Formats: sequence, structure tokens, C-alpha cells
Amino acid sequence: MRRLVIAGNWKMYKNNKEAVETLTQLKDLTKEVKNVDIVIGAPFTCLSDAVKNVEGSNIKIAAENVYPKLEGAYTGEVSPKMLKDIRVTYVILGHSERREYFKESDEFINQKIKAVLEIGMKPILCIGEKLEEREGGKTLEVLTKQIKGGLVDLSKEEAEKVIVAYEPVWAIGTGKTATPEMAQETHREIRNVLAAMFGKDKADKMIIQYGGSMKPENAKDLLSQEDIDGGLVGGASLKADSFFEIIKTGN
Ligand code: G2H
Repeated sequence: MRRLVIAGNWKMYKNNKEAVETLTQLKDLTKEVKNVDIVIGAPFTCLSDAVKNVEGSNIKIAAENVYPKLEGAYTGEVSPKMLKDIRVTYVILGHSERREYFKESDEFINQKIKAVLEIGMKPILCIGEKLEEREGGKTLEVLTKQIKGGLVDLSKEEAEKVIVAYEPVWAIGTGKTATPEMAQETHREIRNVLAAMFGKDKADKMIIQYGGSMKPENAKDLLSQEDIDGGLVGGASLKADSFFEIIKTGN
């Protein structure tokens, strides 16, 4: 009943020309895809041309960050209004790289999520535990704090529009992946936390993606798990053919 949403996260890779070239290839490869929602998260500098390039296709474009004010004296920042104006559809928020390198708090991420929802775009909220937290038995505690902090004060209707991306930090860009069983167990726990906040009906409709070294070789086993509703794919989304291999396993 939940559609798979498979999103690429290009991080700080690709200039505008490379982005358009990759999207042109991906559009061609994914023409016949019917059962998967496809999203590409691209750097700010590529977004405008990326959106124009995919218009009329089944690919949607995501920004990788936003500032939670509509406008103002915030030198160097980009607002939800600016993203909406160029027809960006999704915004990736709270990625562990932003939490780690830019010290983003759950409270700040929550402000961004609200701003994105208010203007009519869809947030992808990234959560995930570090290796020492998993080894210390703190995974659920950490994830619960991130979910509650990120989604506090949202109505049930708003929450339903949020995609949650579970990305164990120890699996990001390392080549290590959670086993499908381990990921499924954690996704189930995440859905339980969402159910406690927003009710089972809503939680059952919410998309929970897995992220962290998802690639063509492991995508099928991960995507076939009951509570894994898609992927947030970094490295393997940079080339159209490897990203398409992942999409195909879910189609
Ligand atoms: C996790 C993921 C994309 P990768 O950061 O968000 O990247 O697939 O390279 O681990």
C-alpha cells in the first residue's frame, strides 16, 4: 500500500552541466518505471536547470538543505520560498553530515521541516545512530529523540507528508550496510515511534527510506523488507546506470 520512494542524494558533487547530463540519461532509462517515485537531491547551483530538465518525466528534484525563514538578512542562505519558486518538490533535512559538520540540532531541523511543509514542499527527515550508540544499545533512544525533536508540533496531516530516511551513520559512504533484517527491525521501531506520535493509521502510510551504502547489489534485499519503503542513495546515485539498477529492483 505504500509506494516506494527512491531518492538520490548527490551531496556536493556535480556541476550544472554534469547534473543535466546525468538527469538526461536517467530520464531515458526510467521512462517505463511505474511503481517507484524517483527523486534526485542536487546541489543548489543545479536545481533550477535540474527541475527544467526533468519536467514531464517521472523524476522529481530535491534540495539538500534550506533555511527556515521565507526571506531576510541571512547572508548566504536559501529560503523555502526560493526553492518553491523554481519548482523544487522535496528538501532533504537533518542529514548526518549536516548534524555533524554544521552542528544542526533537532530544534533547528524541526523549524526547517515546518517551513518546508508550510510552503507546500515535502521534507525528507534523515535520522541515524552512530556506531558507538548502536554498540552501546542506544539506537532506539537516539532515533526516538531525533524523530520527536524533528517532528514536534506537527499535525497528523503534516506528519503524513514527511518522509523519514533511516541512515545509520556507520553505514554512510563506508561500504558497510545494515543487514536487511537489522534494517527492518529498526524501521519497525521507527514506525512504532511514529504511531505513538501520530496514530497507527498515519504511521502506516508514512514512507521510511533506508540509506547508507545502498547499491545495486544490496537494494533488492533491503527494499523487499516490509517496513523499508525506499532508499536514500548517495554514491550509487551519481551514475545514472547504477541508480537505475536500484530503481529497477523496486519497480
Ligand atoms: C547516506 C547516503 C545518502 P551513501 O549519506 O544519503 O550516502 O549511499 O553514499 O552511503
